[in-house]
Amino acid sequence: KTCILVGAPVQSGAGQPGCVMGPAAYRTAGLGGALTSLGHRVEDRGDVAIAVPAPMPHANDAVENLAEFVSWTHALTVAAADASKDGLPIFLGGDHSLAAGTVAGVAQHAAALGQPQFVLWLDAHPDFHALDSTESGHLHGTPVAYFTGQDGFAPALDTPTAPVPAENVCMMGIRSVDRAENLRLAAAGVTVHDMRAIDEQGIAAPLRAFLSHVAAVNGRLHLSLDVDFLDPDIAPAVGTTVPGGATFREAHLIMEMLHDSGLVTSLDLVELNPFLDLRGRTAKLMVDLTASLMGRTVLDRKTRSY
Ligand code: DIR
Ligand code: MN
Ligand code: MN
Ligand code: MN
Repeated sequence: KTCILVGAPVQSGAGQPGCVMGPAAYRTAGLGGALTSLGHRVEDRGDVAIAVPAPMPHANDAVENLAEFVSWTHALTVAAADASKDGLPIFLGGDHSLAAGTVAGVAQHAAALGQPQFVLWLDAHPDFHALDSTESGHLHGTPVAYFTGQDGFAPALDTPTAPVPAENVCMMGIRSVDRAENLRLAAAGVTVHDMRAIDEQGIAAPLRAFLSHVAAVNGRLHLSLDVDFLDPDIAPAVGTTVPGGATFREAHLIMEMLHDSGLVTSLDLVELNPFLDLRGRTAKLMVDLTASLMGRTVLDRKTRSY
């Protein structure tokens, strides 16, 4: 495969600074080399940038950095649609607000190909707020609502040209949901496997069911991996840790099954805050998970102590 690395140093959507350092941390932790050693071509397009925009007020006073969110969404939609034409884009975040643009962009490409777009959302949070429902005002809590075309973003942002149907979104690892999100998720018809469900069924059965559906309709699959999907014991470098996350092996198993499926066409690595990390361990774990996604198996894994 040709992997297109696209840095997205977005931190305007998070509650504390640090995600701006994410793209550099992934490069430092050896993402490019891990992919080439698996036989992939790697093209690093550097980091996307935005001009500092004029502030944009909102009726919901809590909303922070709306103008930045709008600029990043526009810039990343274009970058993602573009990179999708040339290979498998890997977006190096950056906080999760970047997925408003990356998913909107890859979905444009899927629409041009006449294929349905699916999203696997691995996160402690469903990120399903609209601008009027967010209480924290941190817009990393909104991207899924945006790219599925929910109301509540106008006039700041138009509905994406190729919204992903809410039924095409599968969430796993969820364990922190605001009340407004809960109601909105049920109304929209998003599939949510919360940690309770994973405790009971494991990760493999629900993932297998989702992947066989994506394959049956010749879909394209975007994977959005939030660091806080993982348990904070193994992945502490994120501003919004929630106890009770996925284990090391659950996370690798997902990546290995995704690799075997051959379905993944784009990837977000988001919410890494290297400023909170211990000797880069979270960045390295995210690189190792990406390597599993791209074909590394247990047999060619060298021991790495975190
Ligand atoms: C919370 C936490 N639902 C919020 N969100 C996220 O701020 O809206 N944390 N995405 O990572
Ligand atoms: Mn998230
Ligand atoms: Mn999260
Ligand atoms: Mn937040």
